[in-house]
Amino acid sequence: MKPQIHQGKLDGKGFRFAIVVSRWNDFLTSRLLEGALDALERLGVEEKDIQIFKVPGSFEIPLTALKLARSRKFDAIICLGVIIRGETPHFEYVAGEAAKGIGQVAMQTDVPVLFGIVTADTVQQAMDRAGVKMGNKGFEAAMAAVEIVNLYKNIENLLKKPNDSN
Ligand code: DLZ
Repeated sequence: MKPQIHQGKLDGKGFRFAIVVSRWNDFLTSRLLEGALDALERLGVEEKDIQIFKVPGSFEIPLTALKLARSRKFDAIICLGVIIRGETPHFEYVAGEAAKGIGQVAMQTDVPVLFGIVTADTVQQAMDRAGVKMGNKGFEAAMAAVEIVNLYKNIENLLKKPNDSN
């Protein structure tokens, strides 16, 4: 028998999303936010099912995401920020804490938390990843959010079904 492949549909209808977006480097994070909203809209997510939370910087993203995840009001949380090495004396610290924290929130709460944070060496690189040349990390994170909530729904349904091989 062929192995069954499971993957999430790109259909966001009926799911609820929180977006946590950092104001630091706002000229770029606003582009990430636009990208994320564009993706959610295209994938059928209704405006009433999207809540946006603005935080001062990427360092504040994980705790905000944790509070939102614990509320159980969202199917996924999309985190957006821009950290630029050349402009940030504490680059490793801010980027490391944001990445580690976001991962921990997902593992602790069982709510998918998407990493839409651009970490770049220069402003130019960051611009490229925020919609200018190499895609938009906000758009990608939102697409991944819709895919993963669908996959987890499939997994839940699969685990509920009696095992038909017995
Ligand atoms: C302080 C700081 C610096 C220097 N650089 C960035 C950055 O490039 N990207 C970002 O999202 N946030 C930065 N921050 C702000 C911190 O994330 C945080 O908001 C402050 O240290 C207050 O806790």
